[in-house]
Amino acid sequence: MRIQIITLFPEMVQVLARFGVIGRALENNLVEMCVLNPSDFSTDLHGRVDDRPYGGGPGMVMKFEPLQKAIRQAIKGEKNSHVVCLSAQGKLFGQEDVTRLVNCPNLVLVAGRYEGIDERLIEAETDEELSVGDFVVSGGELPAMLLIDALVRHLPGVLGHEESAKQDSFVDGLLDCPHYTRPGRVAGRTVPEVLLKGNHQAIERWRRKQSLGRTYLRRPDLFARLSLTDEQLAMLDEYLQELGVSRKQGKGES
Ligand code: 9D3
Repeated sequence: MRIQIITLFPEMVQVLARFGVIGRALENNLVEMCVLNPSDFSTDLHGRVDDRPYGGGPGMVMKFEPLQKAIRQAIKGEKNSHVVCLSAQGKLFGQEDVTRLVNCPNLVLVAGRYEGIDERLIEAETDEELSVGDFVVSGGELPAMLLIDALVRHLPGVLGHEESAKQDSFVDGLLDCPHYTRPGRVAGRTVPEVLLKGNHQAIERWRRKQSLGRTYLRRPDLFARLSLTDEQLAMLDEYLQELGVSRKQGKGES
């Protein structure tokens, strides 16, 4: 898989790409990353990549031409390209997008800066717009890296067997269970007894119960999309009973 990022701040993405899962995937040639700077494609005398908005108002808008040239360069000679614009106005990025985009051999990510990008560039040269959440960040670079991190986890050979992406939260629509490590007692708090006893079936059940209970209490939106077995419903009631809450009046179904 080849991922190309179009950004006015190439160093920003190059620094993040050195670490963790992305860094390892690049070292092992499981993914290829290229950065293109629209400034290098500007043709006007002053090398401008932005200009004042038609209609007035604050801030600057990224110009059509440098971005078009950068995108054209990124897709030149590649037959299965997909161009994504990171934008607060995009569709909300989710795990479904990860499994869809990971199959794209040449993914081009356009990261905007300033007030935004000339709308005609988005219409004419990109396939879709994606947002990473309902909050404002200063540009598309961090959203692009977030998307890349989520994608790279799903490339074959990137994660070891024991940390397979299949086990990730959200893949099965549930939040993860809590985790504990030594010492056995810290800040007056102990570790749930079941985890100390070595009964692996009991541990597995406890973890699934915690996942269900946390999803119910913290993410009613995710919970609503699950179709639970009777066994899971029984585990959830057990979880809530242990907390002293009941399901019918529970936070999750308000
Ligand atoms: C405060 C600026 N806003 C004017 C009312 C509009 C605005 C312009 C530029 C908001 C954000 C940005 C830059 N953001 C992104 O490029 C971006 C983003 C985001 O802000 N939130 C969630 N996902 C994304 S993906 C790209």
